[in-house]
Amino acid sequence: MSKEVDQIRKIIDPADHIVIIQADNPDADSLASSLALEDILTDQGKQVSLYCGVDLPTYLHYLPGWGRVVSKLPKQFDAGIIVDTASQKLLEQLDRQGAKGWLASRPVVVLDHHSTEPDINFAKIIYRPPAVATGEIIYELAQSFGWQLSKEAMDLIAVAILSDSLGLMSAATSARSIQIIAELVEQGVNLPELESARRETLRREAELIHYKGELLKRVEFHDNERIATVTIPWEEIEKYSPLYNPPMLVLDDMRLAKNTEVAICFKLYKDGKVTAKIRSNYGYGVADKLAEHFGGGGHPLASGFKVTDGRSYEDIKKEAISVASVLLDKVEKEKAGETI
Ligand SMILES: [Mn+2]
Repeated sequence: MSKEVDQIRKIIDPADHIVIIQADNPDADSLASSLALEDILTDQGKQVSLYCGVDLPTYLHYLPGWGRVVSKLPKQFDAGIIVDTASQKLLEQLDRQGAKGWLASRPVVVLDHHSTEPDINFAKIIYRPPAVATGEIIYELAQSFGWQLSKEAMDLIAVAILSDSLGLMSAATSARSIQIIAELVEQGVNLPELESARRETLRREAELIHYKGELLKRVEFHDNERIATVTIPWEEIEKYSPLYNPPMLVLDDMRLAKNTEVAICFKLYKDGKVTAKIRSNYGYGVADKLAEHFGGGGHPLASGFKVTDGRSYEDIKKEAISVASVLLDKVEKEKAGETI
């Protein structure tokens, strides 16, 4: 057992009440990982609270137990586990509620698999082994600790891995990720059943089908179509976000254009905040670097950033396009070099 894993055990074992914390951008991996940990730790007789500073998006409501996630940190607990992020920027809600200091006064473990440099300095342990999903880390920890996994926990871990690995097809998917899924199937996880539950969530309200068409019409192409952008104004965020996160309706389609390698979707908030979701194609993994330029982060193929310093959207967009161009040039130069 590595030293870090041993330290994690030393924090979890004596704690009677553990809070599991998701970032302000919850997804299927962070929620399924939280629920799996909850299942495992309650089986050991511990009390477990689930926290996320923002409401869980409705597309995650197919995961049983999502309703137990609360947006206020409990007053009493012995230890915290932050899942799926190692970045303070994604824990802003905690700060806003004045609860960060409270959390920091307890032993905190971070379990994350993102490449962005961690900066949660109050955590006792930041554990970031190579993994395609936080669910994969939890599975490996369960193996090291000899934790029993119930059918529910195994289902949740499979959901976490399959979601973040895009069905075991993403660049970060390792042989081990695939092996873990095989082990889970061996122990009774039914993939077609999980997939049909997930696909149910792909069905949308009829008005979203029209809205998707509108968004696709508004996509702009830049720099010889290498970069595609679309912008969602506040009125549309307000109207459609309760139904679905608008960028997710079109980001994948945007980078299907023949020459497009990077898709950026900007959202403009009422208070002047601008956020961007970025996706790049395989072989052009510049999304993390582009986001980091603006203080954000993520993976080479999927990332995001947020600007709140009052800069105008037009300036941010121009800068994002030019930074993306430079990054793509670099990739293309490297590719050209490879063939010589
Ligand atoms: Mn994840």
